[in-house]
Amino acid sequence: QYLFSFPILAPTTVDDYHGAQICDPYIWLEDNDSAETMAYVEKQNNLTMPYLEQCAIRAQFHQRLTELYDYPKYSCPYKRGKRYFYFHNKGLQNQDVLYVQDTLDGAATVFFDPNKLSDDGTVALKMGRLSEECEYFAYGLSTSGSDWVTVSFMKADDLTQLPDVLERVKFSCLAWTHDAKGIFYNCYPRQEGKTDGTETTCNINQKLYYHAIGSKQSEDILVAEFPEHPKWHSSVTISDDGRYAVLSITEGCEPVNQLWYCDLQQLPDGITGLLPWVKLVDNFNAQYSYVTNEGTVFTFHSNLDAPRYCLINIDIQKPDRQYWTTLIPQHDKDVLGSVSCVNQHHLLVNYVHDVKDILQVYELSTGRLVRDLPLDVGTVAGVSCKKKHSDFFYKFTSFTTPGIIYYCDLSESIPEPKVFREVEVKGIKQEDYETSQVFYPSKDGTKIPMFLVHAKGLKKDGTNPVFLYGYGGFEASIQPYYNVAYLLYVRHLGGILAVANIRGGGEYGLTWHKAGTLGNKQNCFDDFQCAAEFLVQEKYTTASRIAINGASNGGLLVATCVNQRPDLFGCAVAEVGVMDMLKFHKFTIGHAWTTDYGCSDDPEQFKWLIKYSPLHNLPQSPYSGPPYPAILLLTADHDDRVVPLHTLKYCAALQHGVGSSPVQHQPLMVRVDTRSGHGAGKPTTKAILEDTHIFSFIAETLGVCQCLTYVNGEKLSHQNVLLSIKSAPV
Ligand SMILES: *[C@@H]1O[C@H](CO)[C@@H](O)[C@H](O)[C@H]1NC(C)=O
Ligand SMILES: CC(=O)N[C@H]1CO[C@H](CO)[C@@H](O)[C@@H]1O
Repeated sequence: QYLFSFPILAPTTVDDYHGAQICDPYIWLEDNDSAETMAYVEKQNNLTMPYLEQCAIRAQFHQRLTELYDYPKYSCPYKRGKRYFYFHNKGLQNQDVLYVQDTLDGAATVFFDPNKLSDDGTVALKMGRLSEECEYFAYGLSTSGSDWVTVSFMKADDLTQLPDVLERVKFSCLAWTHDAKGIFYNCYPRQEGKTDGTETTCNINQKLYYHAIGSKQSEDILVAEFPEHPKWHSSVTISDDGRYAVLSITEGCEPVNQLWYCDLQQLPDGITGLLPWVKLVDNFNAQYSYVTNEGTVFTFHSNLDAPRYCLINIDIQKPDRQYWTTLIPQHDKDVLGSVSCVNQHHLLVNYVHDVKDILQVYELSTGRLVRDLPLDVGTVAGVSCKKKHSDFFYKFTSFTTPGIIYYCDLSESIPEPKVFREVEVKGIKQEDYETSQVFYPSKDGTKIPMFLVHAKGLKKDGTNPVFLYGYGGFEASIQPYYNVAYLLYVRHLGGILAVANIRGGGEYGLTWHKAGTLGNKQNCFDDFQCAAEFLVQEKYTTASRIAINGASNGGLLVATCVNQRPDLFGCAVAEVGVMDMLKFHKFTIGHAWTTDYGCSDDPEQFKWLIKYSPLHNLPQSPYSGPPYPAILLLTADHDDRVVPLHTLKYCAALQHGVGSSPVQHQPLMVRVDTRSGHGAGKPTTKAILEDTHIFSFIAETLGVCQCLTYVNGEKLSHQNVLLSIKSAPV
């Protein structure tokens, strides 16, 4: 009833990949503007939206999620000049508001409110930078979730708007010179056709400019370009002392970069053209991220011969590799995460130990440990500090803690972190939940960590519905984070949240990452499938009660696992996924991902990709194999990171192939949102509705609504579950 297939409109396109003939029957869906594509999307939404709206728990889930989401959210304050700035959301505001205050206990006033910029909250503040002494605020806005940004400026004291506007900005740095006369930023050349986030044009030839305040963008000074290397990206950091522009150049998503710098004091006429860059590192062998410098001695966070990262010092007066020294060596187990300089001569150092954060203070001159900062089991979600200030803030979060912000002043004789702000969420009691970490074996025996969150005293009777989440790519670590929708699933639907820290991520550094990329990508899929098998073996659940979820690279993960083991899951929700592994590099910024995936232009790499590409491993019609789990795909019209055509083509092939099976009873659907993108900057209203639809679909298709479930250790009937959503304590 929920399946249908589309006629193939275009004459079937066949591409030759190194002698292999590969059909691309749904290539017509690559054209966003065609009448056929528009009709296809409308028809799919016409099918999906009524289904989602009629799900049994939909109304209650939406209401309860809205209530529970309505708690105040704060970022760490950060100090500029003498004032403190922080983001705050009262609860349900679509976008966070930037506030300013003169003292930490003084009155705060609104500094910048993106909610005023659109009625539906679809204009988001993507980036904001105050100049060093707080003269100006440069802010980049994006519309409808697109990666494109327009940068504007205002004076920070009286909030008057400047006429300066920077356009065609994407994947950009925003770095003020300390004299506040101007700013470095990146933009792309003008391109044919639209640039509103609905186009699929390749993003190449990014350039670095300097914009002098008070001038037109057309007068901006080109300070670096790489015409021989169209895929290079660059990013400037101004050194803490304001003297150097430090340029990092990357060519994809691999954690390696070239490192150039320019001594701004050696420019007698100021910035007037391409800068005389000095190439400190001119290869892509390792990563070097600027931490601070003392005169000519620069400290970098690096993975040079250190897959778990270390700190190195380079004196730019003696740049030869033989003179480089190690400030903090690589740890034997933990990964050296973020590092920032504070109080002139201290470093705030974050280590990741089995996916949980550690925070410590070190001495900059010697690399010696000064002290530990006590931290519960969870994640440092933010640190705010500056070299010239003695005080700093850090924000802690976990699966059950929305956020505790600590304040510490190192100029005090015995500096002790104090709780600066702690948020409580009405109706969610931390003691109702239990978080644990297990280590399960993958196919090749590697131990994979996984977090489990469930109700206290949960019975392992093999019936609990599971929400299994994974990502597995781009060296991103999935550390504990707070999500009200997950807690609702756990508390009111008797669910288990499982977050598997599969390979490809950065949980154990570069080696862990590389074990899940290129020719090793199958390890990610094995790790994720073994997570599900472990949960079944350990009697937490059974295959038909497992919902899997992932977004972007995680959408690829979900779709691939479903193709490889349709019998292992009851439901799969793939958001904004990369589905066409043979063509992803041709659209927008896709070429940057070849460092994780490889590229079908290469005969060897084509062989890796064709083995798992979700679009190319779906069954053909007529299909009579094992039924697929219920599948919900999500994409959005302004997703210019992973363009919607991935999901649209995959959906068409899925419905055509799997949908032809007489025993496929679970729905195979796609939800295409409008005025929405890859995820960043999504307004609260849309985020709540999307989570409602996802969890309603999961509950409906896993049959959670018809079965018994636990609340507070009691078994309740379907009827009571719904009531308990309404009547839970607030
Ligand atoms: C979608 O539904 C609307 C409202 O029922 C209808 O007017 C429209 O024709 C449908 N579109 C397609 C392509 O079926
Ligand atoms: C299906 C889809 O993504 N349609 C988009 C195509 O591009 C226009 C803008 O040119 C959008 O408005 C549509 O939503």
